[in-house]
Amino acid sequence: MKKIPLYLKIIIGLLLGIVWAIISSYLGWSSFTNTYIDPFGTIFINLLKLIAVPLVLFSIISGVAGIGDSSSLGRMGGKTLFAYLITTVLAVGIGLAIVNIIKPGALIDNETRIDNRISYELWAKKNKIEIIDGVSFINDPANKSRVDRIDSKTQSTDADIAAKMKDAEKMKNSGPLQPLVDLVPPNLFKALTDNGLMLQIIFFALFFGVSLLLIPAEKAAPVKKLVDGIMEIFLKMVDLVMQAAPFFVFALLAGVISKMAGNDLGKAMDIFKGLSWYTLTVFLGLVFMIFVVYPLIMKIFVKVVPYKGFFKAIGLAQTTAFSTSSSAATLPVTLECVEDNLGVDKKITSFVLPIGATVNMDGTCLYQAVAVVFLAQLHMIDLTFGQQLTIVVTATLASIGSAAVPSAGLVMLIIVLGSVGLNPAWIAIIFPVDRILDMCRTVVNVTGDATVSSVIAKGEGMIHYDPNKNPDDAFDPD
Ligand code: DAS
Repeated sequence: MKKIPLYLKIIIGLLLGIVWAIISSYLGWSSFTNTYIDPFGTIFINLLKLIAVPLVLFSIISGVAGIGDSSSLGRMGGKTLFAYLITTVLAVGIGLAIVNIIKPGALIDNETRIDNRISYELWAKKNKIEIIDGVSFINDPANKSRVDRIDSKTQSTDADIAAKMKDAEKMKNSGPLQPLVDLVPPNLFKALTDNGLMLQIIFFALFFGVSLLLIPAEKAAPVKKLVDGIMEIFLKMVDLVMQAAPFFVFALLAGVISKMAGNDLGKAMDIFKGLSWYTLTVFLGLVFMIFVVYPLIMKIFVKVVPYKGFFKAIGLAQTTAFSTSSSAATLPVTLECVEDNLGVDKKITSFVLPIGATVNMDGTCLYQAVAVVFLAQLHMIDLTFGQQLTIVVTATLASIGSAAVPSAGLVMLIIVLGSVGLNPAWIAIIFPVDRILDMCRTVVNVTGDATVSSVIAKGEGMIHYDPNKNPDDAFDPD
């Protein structure tokens, strides 16, 4: 019997996970799913992260050492960061365009929006925040009774949101050079063990790699050989883990959806109905990035990879990104897909992809642009053009600062909301649908990284695409 391709098995695992979650929430088996199935999803993410952290370290060191000299490293580094910045700003622009066209926050009834507006003005007054559009609902005598009713209602932010806001406050209160200071790890082992410090590991790996370039060749040779050998071992670990991916993905999806729906599928559906226009707007923006923007960039700048071939080559990385909602956990799979299936040279992938997984989050910044404008519309606030430009800058920075882990984009949304004088606690409004959108935006993040690494490789003459390559061979455990 013809072997079922791995990507198909994973998609079947995805679908079975969704079906299981719906049945289990319908029959009240959610606690069984969360107790006996969901843990295997966590094991899958942990296995991938177990590999991803040392893989980032050794792939950047071997990538930098392989580049040969520090001048081409500088050229490639500059091109990579410039390309990532372009796709990020493009994604924010697409997000702002689509949310201003569809106006999802204006599609609910006006009475609710006026109440929302009044509660916003009361919050802004309490926090001494100037209301940019100059309109005042709370000072309009016609709204007196509404203002009293709403004012009496406590604006409660739950502990979780308050904790997230505390993190953001800490980030906001630090100086403008804090991100630069945070880049340098005072302790390598802490950076290696702490979840979100991928940037610090990258900094160390670049520093180590450049130093390796600068020592005498006969001394560097054995280290380069050792690093390449260790890289191969970690990539073989990915092949082995990916053989069980269909089951792990089933467990992940079953767990995520049954946690969301609980035993009350109807409640989950109500939440989706209430936020459907918002979810649809984000989804349309992300789909546009994946199926129009990136293939267009590939067609213009890479040429050798056909439309279908692009998705066939990185499909496993996209399904892994969708299942795990983590670019960092997906990185080992992205590396193999881009290197083995797109034919991008290891010298490029081992350098460009780990950086991309951490700083290039096009899906995240598109989502942040849509979310902020949606929440403003929901509260009858018309953001000025200047404020929308502020969103371009802060969403770009927030996506660079987001760790490549689940829900990172939501936490950084607090920064973007605060940058235009909106209430950061509003992330609670979009929280219920965030995990599904996180899965989708992580696919965009990973697709963007694969696209940019192909463009850089083309520029360096280091992409050898083979249309007859079977994408599963990249994960052949033998
Ligand atoms: N889940 C993040 C990632 O790993 C993206 C996000 O949270 O926005 O890419």
